[in-house]
Amino acid sequence: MPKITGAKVIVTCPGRNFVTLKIETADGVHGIGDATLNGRELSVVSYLNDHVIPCLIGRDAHQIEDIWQFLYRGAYWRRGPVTMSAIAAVDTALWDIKAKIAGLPLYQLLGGASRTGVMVYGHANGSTVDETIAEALRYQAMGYKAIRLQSGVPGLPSTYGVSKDKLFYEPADAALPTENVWSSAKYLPTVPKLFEAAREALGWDIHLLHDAHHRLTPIEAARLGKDLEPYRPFWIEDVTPAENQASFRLIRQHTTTPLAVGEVFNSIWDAKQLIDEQLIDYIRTTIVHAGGISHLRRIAHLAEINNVRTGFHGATDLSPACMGAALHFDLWVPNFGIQEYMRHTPETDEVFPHAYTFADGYLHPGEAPGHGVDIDEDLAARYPYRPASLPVNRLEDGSMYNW
Ligand code: CS2
Ligand code: MG
Repeated sequence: MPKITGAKVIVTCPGRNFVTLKIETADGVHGIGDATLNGRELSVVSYLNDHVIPCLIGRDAHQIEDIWQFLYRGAYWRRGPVTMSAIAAVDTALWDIKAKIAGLPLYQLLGGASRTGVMVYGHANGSTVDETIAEALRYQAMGYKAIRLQSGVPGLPSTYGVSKDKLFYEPADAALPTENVWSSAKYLPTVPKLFEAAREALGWDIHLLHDAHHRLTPIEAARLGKDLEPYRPFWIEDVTPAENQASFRLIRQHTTTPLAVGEVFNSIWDAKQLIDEQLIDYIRTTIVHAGGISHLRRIAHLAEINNVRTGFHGATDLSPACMGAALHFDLWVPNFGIQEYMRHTPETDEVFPHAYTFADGYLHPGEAPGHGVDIDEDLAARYPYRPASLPVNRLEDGSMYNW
């Protein structure tokens, strides 16, 4: 049996911080898992080093489910982003090992390919509608079938999703949280104008998406959904904070615009009512933050019987190790919807050599055994950790708000 002989946490910062767990076995086979939690990286590093790795040594790496149950039930203080990211990293590394020993790409162990490729969406953003449309045309020319549109809001100095450099959007922009200003009243009239211009410029044979990033009340979200119906968005995302899952009933009553939520969820319990009651159309939970492949399969199966499709988060702050594993999952999962694909920097891609490839709006995980992503430890060591926090938001009157 592939006994776990060692495990280490590798922290590297090739443009942004990434945390990677590497598990080694007596067979000489290793596996890696992403453990990156943007702005809270060192909490997961400590959780893995202090509370997880000592329990792994000597165990059978093939016993993925038993190790998952041990780490979940054994935590006592169940769930939460730090715990579930640590469990996710172990789970992903063990699936990587199992597939490598089997000599198969991971998707084969999950059930084989259900499609020829994984449709992805890119991020077009700009400080004005015109700038955003110009970016979107660039993505359309690159072959994307789906594009997320985020533009600046007149009267606000900055807003979510509008990056300084186009391809690489990194919100964790300072050691301590920078303070942004928000106004839903200023924001709400701008999105319909953005989508009207986008349909005018890009036509109808392309999926258009938008992320409201937790900033609306349910009735404001209903307003946005109704206003966008003429432009047929693929989805609007995180329209309101989802702690109160029942609040999505109110949104559902008013609009047919598809809803996506879940990138901040870390377990099935965060989404169970939303999925059971079909209050959403896409679930965005990720392998790195929702307990790994083993738990995400449970979420995907619950979603499948409730007409909810997957639409995994895939921002720059999820490492290539998460992207690689996600693509194997996406290739297999029957109720696949779409995969977010925010490109990584060339330095990041060098630190994480990977088998996945992009062509004509689709990603494919490749046929390498395992999830097809590794880490170059020597290169990783050249990029030391750099403290970085996500911003916070205040309303114009100074009230703390959602970022
Ligand atoms: C965003 C992310 O990609 C998305 O949909 O919500 O950019 C998110 O802001 C970051 O992942 C936070 O670290
Ligand atoms: Mg989002």
